[in-house]
Amino acid sequence: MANIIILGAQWGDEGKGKIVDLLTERADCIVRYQGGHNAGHTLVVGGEKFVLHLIPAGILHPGKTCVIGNGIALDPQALIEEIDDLEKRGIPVKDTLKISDACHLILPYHRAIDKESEKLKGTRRIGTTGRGIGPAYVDKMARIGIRTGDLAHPRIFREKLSQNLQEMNYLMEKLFRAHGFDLETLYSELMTQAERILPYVTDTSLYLWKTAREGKSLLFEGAQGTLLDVDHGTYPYVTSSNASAGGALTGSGVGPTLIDGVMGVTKAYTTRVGSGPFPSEISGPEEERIRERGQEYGATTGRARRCGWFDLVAVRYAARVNGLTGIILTKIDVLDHLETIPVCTGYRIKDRIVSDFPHHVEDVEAARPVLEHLPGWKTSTRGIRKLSDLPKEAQNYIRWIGEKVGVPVVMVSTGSERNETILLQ
Ligand code: 2SA
Ligand code: MG
Repeated sequence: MANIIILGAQWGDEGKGKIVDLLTERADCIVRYQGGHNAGHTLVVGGEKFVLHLIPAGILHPGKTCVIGNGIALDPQALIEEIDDLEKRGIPVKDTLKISDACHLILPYHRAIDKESEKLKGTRRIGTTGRGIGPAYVDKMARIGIRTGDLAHPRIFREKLSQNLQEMNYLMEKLFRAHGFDLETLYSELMTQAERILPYVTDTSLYLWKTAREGKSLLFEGAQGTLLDVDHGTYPYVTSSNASAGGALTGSGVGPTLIDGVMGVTKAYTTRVGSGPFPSEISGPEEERIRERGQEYGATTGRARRCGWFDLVAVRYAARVNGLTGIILTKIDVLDHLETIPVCTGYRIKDRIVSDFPHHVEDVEAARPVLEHLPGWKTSTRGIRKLSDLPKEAQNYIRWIGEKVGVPVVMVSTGSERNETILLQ
């Protein structure tokens, strides 16, 4: 297989975990490149459920390498827990995982600042996962971040930590009126964690380059989704990393000429968790029905996800900013009960109708959906594996999405198991 990026074409939770797990069979190395343990990638294999937060969804396949690229914000404690949990369940991690020496660490003060600053924002809060993601990336950009590679140099590590704590504790105590952190306690805790993590740490950009030169294929696993991208999403209601295709390059140290395709995963409807505009959001009891049918609850925080109809404006935008070469459509079976299926084909903003996704959040907030209704199929599509076995209305729905987005639908998922999938190409 070629080198492919798999990413979210909506607001996250499109089902990337299942797709990456499935496509891992055809790849040699699976790479996470942005975000951190805010992500929740759910996989069901042989009836057993796995929720991964930091480790690539390829980990369940023996003989593949999994890489945590430099673009990841890494919480050492969360990583250790995830490794222990997988190994307890018989999944070996030791010889499979590689972690970049340039990942920025999420430290306890980042988590505290994330939570405290959300409280201060009041009604303008972002609805973060509280995992310290934003503050860790702030430090990266402010050039005071501490990286995985620093763990190997205790003296330098301690100096950096000590310097940062002066600032962070000032913030905690003076602005948030909360407790600061003790240098000695934190330092010794992190040095203990370092012993567990350092064996995995290496120059992963170099490793990926060598791997690609050997003719092996790379699969890049995005987290969150395009509309949560810090540059191209509904800013400021976004995460603090580049969830769109560019992030795969900067977050792994691989050049653009190595990439052969970009697949956008999208649900047959839309969900969003956290605050921020959501033009095709459903109001009324149908939202709850979709949530229950799709089990739309945060895989990290357990929060109920907001549900809406398929949003053509948003997915067409994702096709543009990511240069999508294929669409993977998931959870089509969740719509099995509907007589007709509303889809959002445009936004009404004041007296205009727009079909290009607006870049200003105020315009997205003001947008009212223009809905069209496509015929439903009112029969179960769960687990169907052949396009021709789908009711013709479902086939039409898939074709309609491909045509309107202008990108071919290459795969359709009809359930959470690996084999509940239709390949179209
Ligand atoms: P953060 O914590 O700083 O990244 O939050 C900023 C926004 O990004 C959203 N975000 C997510 N949206 C969907 N899924 C995510 N992962 C978990 C899941 C979420 C969960 O798979 O269900 O369990 O709640 C994820 N991670 C971050 C977040 O909601 C904010 O809107
Ligand atoms: Mg998720």
